Amino acid sequence: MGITVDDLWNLYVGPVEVAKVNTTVQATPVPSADLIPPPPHYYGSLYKGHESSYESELYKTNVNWSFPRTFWWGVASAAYQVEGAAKDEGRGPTIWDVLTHRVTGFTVANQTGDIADNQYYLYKQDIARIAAIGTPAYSFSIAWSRIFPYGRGPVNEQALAHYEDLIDTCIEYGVEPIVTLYHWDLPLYLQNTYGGWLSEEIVDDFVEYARVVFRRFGSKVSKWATLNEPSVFCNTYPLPAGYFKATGIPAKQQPFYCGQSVLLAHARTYRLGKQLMPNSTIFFKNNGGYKIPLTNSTADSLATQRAWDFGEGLWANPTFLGGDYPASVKNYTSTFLRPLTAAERGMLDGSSDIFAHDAYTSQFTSAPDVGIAACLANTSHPLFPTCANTTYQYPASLGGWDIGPAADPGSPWLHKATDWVPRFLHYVQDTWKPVGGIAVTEFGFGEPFEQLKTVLGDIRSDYGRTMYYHDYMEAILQAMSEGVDVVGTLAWSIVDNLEWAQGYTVKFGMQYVNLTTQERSFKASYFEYVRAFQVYQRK
Ligand code: GBH
Repeated sequence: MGITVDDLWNLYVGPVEVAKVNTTVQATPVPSADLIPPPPHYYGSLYKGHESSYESELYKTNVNWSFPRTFWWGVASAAYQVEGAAKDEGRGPTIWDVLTHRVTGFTVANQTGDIADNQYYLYKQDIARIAAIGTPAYSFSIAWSRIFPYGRGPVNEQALAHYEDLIDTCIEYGVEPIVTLYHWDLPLYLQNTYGGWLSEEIVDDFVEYARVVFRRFGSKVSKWATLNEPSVFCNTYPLPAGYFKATGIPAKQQPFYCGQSVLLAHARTYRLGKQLMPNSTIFFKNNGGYKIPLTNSTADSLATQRAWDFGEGLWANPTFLGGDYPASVKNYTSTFLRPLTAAERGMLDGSSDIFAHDAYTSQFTSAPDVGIAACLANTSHPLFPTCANTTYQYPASLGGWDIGPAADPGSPWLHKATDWVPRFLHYVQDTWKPVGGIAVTEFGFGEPFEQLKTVLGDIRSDYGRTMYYHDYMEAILQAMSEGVDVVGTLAWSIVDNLEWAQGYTVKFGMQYVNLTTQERSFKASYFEYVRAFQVYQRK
């Protein structure tokens, strides 16, 4: 490759922090005291209709609520956010190692994933804990740069052996492993060689990576996500200038170059996966949320449609609705992107077995102040090319209230909007008609100011997050009782972890992690999530 992996680290990242524990730790039994659920505070816990004393209309509908036995559920994480062991056992650097180490201020207090939750060594205990509380599935991502330190070229057997043991440990504990191939940790070498996702060259490299992983784990893992939230990682382009190979592609176009590579990589990976593992469920993870026109003006409803098109639609129309972009997206991208060929559209169409959505929140959507047409005519308008505005507040004429309680101020995009979840699920089903149903593959809540708490009992008593899960699960049950085919849920996250640009200052874990001792503690929300299935899932 013309450069050693060590040189890649030394030149582009520099020294990394190393954890005190750096060999695999065996699990110890989870103390039974850790598994005592919290007392019901502030409101009753989930009731089954016929057991409920509630008289309200809402609770009367409970008798129709249930999860079928086939409904799958669990908790989720992503490699860079939990693993640590940054340089260990041959891992190559990724763009996130550069962003956290070199780009001053990119993450809060320049926090990194060097150690994170040290799950690379502590996975056995983590799996023992989630099994002890009754979780049937664990969704994690594999770090591409562990398997291929350069992203292409030589394969690192040590990393394959590591993930093999992680997968085997899950199975040993009766926890189904669900694997994501890519959760934003792009091998640095690929970014520096051809611009990463900006180049279609990445498609071959991604498919080769997938092939190695499918071949090795295909007999043990049957649910696979190819890529996590392309809307998010394609929008990290343009990357900060000066740290990566320069590109001549205009900034606003870069996310769409990335998008086309992603779609092609996904579709080819899907086809390969189905060939190697005919009984598998393969999908990509979309994200966004329900978009509610702020007012009943025509402009706001047009803006809302544009927001769907440039949000979920950019990925979901090609995969579920015939292989091509939504018209509004195509109008824009056709001025610079090559069109997808008929063969590519054919490969894309029907390339996701389920509609997997990371559905955290919902938002009101409106036309830009200058109007949609003026925004579209001005490529430097901050909202161009989507030309839709987002807010979490009702209009002033309705009092300006929040759509629902705000999460931590570090996650201003997240409000509890569980009331809108049934409408959202109907919309997805009606619009994209996924044959295999819908899975909510991430949902969770950054409990406000949790990082400021110092008393373990206060941290564990996460009632904002608990109510989020309580209401969210009810919303799913309601939608299912109305005929929406929801097939699974994965809660974000198994543990507090590196919240990307927010570092460790925003917490999404259903388990607290003491970052000094690496000790884990279940929060109230975890019990509430589990309880939804204890109460409602058919045995
Ligand atoms: C998920 O994305 C990620 O998959 C996961 O890794 C992450 O830890 C989790 O959310 C919690 O954040 O800062 O205003 O530019 C959820 C969808 C979309 C949320 C992009 C953050 C950035 C909004 N994400 N969004 S902003």
